[in-house]
Amino acid sequence: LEKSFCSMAVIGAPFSQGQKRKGVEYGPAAIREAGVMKRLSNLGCGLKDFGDLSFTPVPKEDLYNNLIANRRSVGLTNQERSEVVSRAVSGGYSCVTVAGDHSLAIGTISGHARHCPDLIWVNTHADINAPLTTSSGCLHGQPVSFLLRELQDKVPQLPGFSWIKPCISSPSLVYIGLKEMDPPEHFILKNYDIQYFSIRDIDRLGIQKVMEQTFNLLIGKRQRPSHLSFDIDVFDPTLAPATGTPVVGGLSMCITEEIHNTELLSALDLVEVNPQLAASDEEAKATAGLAVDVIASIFGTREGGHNVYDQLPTPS
Ligand code: 5AB
Repeated sequence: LEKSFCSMAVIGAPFSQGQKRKGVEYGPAAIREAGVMKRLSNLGCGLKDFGDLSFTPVPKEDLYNNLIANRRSVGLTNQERSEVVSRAVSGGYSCVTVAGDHSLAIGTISGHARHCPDLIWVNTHADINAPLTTSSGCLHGQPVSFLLRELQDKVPQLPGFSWIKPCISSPSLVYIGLKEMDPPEHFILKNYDIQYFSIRDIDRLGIQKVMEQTFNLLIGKRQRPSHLSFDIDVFDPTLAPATGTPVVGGLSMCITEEIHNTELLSALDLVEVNPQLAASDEEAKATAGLAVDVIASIFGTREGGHNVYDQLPTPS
């Protein structure tokens, strides 16, 4: 077992106010029920469970720009969450945050930021709308815009967001698995020189080549920790149906092993599992089970991340 993954912290973030659909707040419970702690403890690592974070309630808010809801709530929650992630990473833990909607990445990445991570965003969507470009008004479609240094002259100061220090630069960011981009997001990726591999690129090049290029770009000669923000909707909806914004087409699980092999991952977000959007109990369980597979195979391997097995039983 690799030393770097041997102390792991699990943080539950049952938060849903970055989007409009009910149920994503039950994602962490579904992932726990699907056995995430057991699978991680089978890797032989020290495990600390931070439990599910509670949130300071915020009185009802008016819309920003007639469109964006819950900005104070999203801002405050992320501030609290960033403290917890920062404490865990400073304490030497590799940190797994199970959520909740993707707006939580503002907090997890900010909390990880003092360790200067590279950011790998594995998702159907780029989540880089700025508050002035969003058409849905949902903050789960915007987290990267608050974190990217180069974009800050296009991002207005929202109430509840003043604590955020943009901490990622475009050469330290790579997107993998994009299936759908809003026109302003496409503009941002192209004009700010942000590297991305769409699902089509992955089909064309193969995931191994994509990951090789990703790590050449990010790591090069440096050995820096990386932060992986992983949205379950990057899989095909037949595999992960219980999520808020599914899009046909999907990534292969091999990505988890390629990331595991770098041994540089120090924090992971697993987001957007929404058991209430499943058509059946089986669908909800399959989606949460897939989330657990992703987490376990990133920190272990599918071929053998487990306790050392000493001997085979002998028939008597
Ligand atoms: B997710 C959309 N681009 O801004 C927007 O699930 C979708 O975290 C965002 O990737 C999807 O609302 C957010 C249309």
